[in-house]
Amino acid sequence: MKKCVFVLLFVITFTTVFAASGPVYSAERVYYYGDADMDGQITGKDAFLILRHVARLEIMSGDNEKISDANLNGTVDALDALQVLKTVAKIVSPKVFTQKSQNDPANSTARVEINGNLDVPESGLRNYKEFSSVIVQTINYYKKYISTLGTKIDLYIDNATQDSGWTPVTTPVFRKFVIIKLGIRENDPQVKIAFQFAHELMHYAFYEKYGINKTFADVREESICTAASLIYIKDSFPMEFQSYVEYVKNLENEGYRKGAEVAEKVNYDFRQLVKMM
Ligand SMILES: [Ca+2]
Ligand SMILES: [Ca+2]
Ligand SMILES: [Zn+2]
Repeated sequence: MKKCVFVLLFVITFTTVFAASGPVYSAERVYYYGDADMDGQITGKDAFLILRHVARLEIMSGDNEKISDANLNGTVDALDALQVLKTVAKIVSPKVFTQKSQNDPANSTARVEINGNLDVPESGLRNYKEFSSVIVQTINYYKKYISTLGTKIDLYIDNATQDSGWTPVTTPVFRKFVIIKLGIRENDPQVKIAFQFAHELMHYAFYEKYGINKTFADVREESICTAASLIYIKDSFPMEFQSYVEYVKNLENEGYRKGAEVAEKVNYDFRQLVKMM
């Protein structure tokens, strides 16, 4: 009985942490626009702070000021406080804000953003919370090995399952930014989101390394991207690893199939894989 209570307490604590902090995911670096005090949660207090800033009672600066532009129109005014209140009321979805790291010389203005419409109750993705949390966890994992990831080219992450061509896919748009479109359905498990996104994120890493005008992904790139997915699954979803290896080995596409070999060749060491890029 005691054990039961303990487990329940743990579950409650765990879920509360997730629910309350919303987009924690990347710890220090990813926030949502509107989170004026940058505590990881969008609350009425943020609207209050924005209004105090507008009234010049308490001026914000730096990232706090930037993040306070909740409607992203370039200025902080009362409409941003309204936008925050709408977010609190779940009428609108906040946009992801990536904080620039102070000690990263390679830093630029590149932004990583997830399509906020996916978080709309009726028309969005029912498992959006899992979707966005897997995405940010995957990005954080990659950043351990590719420290400059997400600093050169803006990345827009979306999901589409109908009438939108092949998914998952990574596409450069206007030679300016990259869009990753996943094909996740509402009942898909986290590991599937992770497998798809990890592969596409590696393509994005190729774009950042070789430039947005690089040639189309060849067999070698595909094999490295697939290997990246497998290594990530091995580290983050070890229980599912074997079934994904089997899955990959039986795929028709040569590049995907070779991914299993490549992952094995680098001893499932992501650092070694990055050197192959
Ligand atoms: Ca806040
Ligand atoms: Ca604004
Ligand atoms: Zn691919």
